[in-house]
Amino acid sequence: MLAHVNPDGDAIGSSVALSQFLQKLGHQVEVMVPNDFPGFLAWLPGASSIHIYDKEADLCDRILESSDTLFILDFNQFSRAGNIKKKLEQLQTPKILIDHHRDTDLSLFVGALSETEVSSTAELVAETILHYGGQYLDESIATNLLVGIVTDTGSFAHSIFRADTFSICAKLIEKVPSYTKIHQMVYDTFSENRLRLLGYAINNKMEILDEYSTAIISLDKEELARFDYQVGDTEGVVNYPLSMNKTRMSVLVTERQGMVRFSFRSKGDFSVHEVAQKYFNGGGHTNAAGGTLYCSMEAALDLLHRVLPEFKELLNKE
Ligand SMILES: [Mn+2]
Repeated sequence: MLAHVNPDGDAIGSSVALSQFLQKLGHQVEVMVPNDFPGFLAWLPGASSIHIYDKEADLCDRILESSDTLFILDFNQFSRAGNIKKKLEQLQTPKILIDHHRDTDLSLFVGALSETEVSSTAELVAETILHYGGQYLDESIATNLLVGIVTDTGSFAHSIFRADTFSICAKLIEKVPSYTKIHQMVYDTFSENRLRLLGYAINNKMEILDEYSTAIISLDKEELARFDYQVGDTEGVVNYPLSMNKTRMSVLVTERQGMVRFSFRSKGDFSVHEVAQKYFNGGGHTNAAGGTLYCSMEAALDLLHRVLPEFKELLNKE
């Protein structure tokens, strides 16, 4: 069971839930991610048994080589497998995809559950479990799936394309003692530094480009260090500029070791997937996408400003 680099709530929740379900059916399953996941997911039942490639590469290689089936969850391009990318390309092991991102190359997989009109990979896993083995659904599996769906929809604010998302969640919520508690465990966990970084990002670093209905927030290494950046601390920052009526697209640009990461969000039918795919070595969904460039922060911001005119008309379309 393999999820993407910089794993989020959906990656972790869907992988752990599916692994627990398959274990109940008698299979031996290991969950692996390329690098560590944010602390606000550490409490999830089963999260402690996830293998992190960064920390135990030899063990992870042995697991990958000895597995007879590989499930790929919440990503569809091997480039999203981080430091496991090469290994993944070499492995002849049959791969099964469960994912909700766009532009899937189905030839890479022996089987695929690839749907883009769902909120999350967790929703797909939940639907599958409810259909084939609802009797195995327990508190732990339901909790992991709910966290996947809640985080990928921004607490049911976006990425909801069908009423089934709610009927599936209703069945999951029946299995947990308190949905409110789950929400708190995910969202009310900021450190003081993280909240102050958010304030700084919006107050000092948000650039508004009215002619493109776009907002850009950039945070370089020095700034992140000043707020004692921990993995996950910039999670959600990109959503805030969209809360302005006039914003159609929001971009968060953060500097990491040797690279610059882009996080794109949009409202309506403006596709940030197209922008990310065409210029930023990434992609994702219509309203949420990511990308990575191996360059300086300055060059990254320069490119971003240079590509905006191409999308001006679409960005300003009512
Ligand atoms: Mn997802």
